[in-house]
Amino acid sequence: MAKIDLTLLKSKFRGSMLGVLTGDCLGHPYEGDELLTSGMKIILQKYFDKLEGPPYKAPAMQFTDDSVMTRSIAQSLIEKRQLDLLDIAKRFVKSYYEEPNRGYGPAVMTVFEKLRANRFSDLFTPAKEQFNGQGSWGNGGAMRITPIALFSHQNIDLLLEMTRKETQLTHTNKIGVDGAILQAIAIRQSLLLNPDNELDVKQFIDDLISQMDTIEFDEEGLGLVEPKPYKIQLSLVKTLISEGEAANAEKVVQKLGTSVAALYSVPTAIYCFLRAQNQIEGIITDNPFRRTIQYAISLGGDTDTIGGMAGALAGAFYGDKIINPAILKHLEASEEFQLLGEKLSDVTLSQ
Ligand code: AR6
Ligand code: MG
Repeated sequence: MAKIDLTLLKSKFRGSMLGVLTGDCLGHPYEGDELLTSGMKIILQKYFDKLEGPPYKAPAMQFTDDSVMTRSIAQSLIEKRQLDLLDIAKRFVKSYYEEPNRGYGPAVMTVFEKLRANRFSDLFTPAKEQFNGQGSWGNGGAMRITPIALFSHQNIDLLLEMTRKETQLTHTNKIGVDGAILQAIAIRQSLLLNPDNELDVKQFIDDLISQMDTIEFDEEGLGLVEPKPYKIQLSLVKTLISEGEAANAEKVVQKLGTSVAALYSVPTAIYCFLRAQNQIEGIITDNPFRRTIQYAISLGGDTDTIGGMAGALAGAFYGDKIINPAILKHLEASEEFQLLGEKLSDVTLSQ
């Protein structure tokens, strides 16, 4: 892998943090929609054009739980300079009680309530008790993992360990944890590649597949029909990519999904980022960061989280220079997220 210079690497940290925020804020109004109709896609195109156009006054686009939790993890890593699960759990709970209406997953709130009730004396039992002991397989672990992936990118074992531990504060189902791991590995890969060179999309997927092959060990006992579900989804990503334009949105949604389940949203986000390396019909822009997020939103479903995860990958690959500043001006907290990326890069690179 070609060496990434320091200035570029720092820009990638900021870009990835801003990618989460941008996808989250812009995707939020579309959350839960079906695959967008062609009319809705035109409206979406015009909306993005307007955001990028001359400045206009409008209320800032609000972020949701994805960005709230991402911010908590980033703040904790910056302040503690290591993974401090107690500190992260306290930040999750505090921000939840300050603003409970940020669109949290329906079940994860129970974890926050139990953590507060046990006064953080037991950090893991509340998550383990979710869904009668199965734990959550929602994408809530993956959606917030960006700061951890950035912080631990120099050491893959550390990345895996930190991701597992932090995710298990709320998500203990292996599918939920492995989804966070896949997203973290994909962010790391994006971060380490030089955006001046064309992205080798097939290689990118093959690298993910070989990593997940070792991570998705024995799934016995989970009642899964398919023992390596992420590996299978990634193979579908590869097939769809090889089909190019022939893989229309209906097919992509049918094969990969756009739900709150990690298994049916993390590979989708990766696909969006990779597909957006090339032009996509109906998305008129030369900017691949915008294309990634606009395409993710056009697929419908859990648009803020898939948009945020895809944005994190695009931002980690291109760096923050790719992001149109006019768009950032319309987002709540974009300066804060840029600064968090900056500080996180300082802490990480001074280790
Ligand atoms: N069994 C049955 N249903 C489940 C299970 C399970 N083991 N695990 C998850 N679900 P949750 P999240 C379903 O609440 O992952 C927000 O919009 C169940 O319907 O743990 O933090 C975020 O922004 C459950 O309520 O939340 C994300 O986009 C749902 O999956 C998204 O929600 C989500 O799991 C997920 O957030
Ligand atoms: Mg969400």
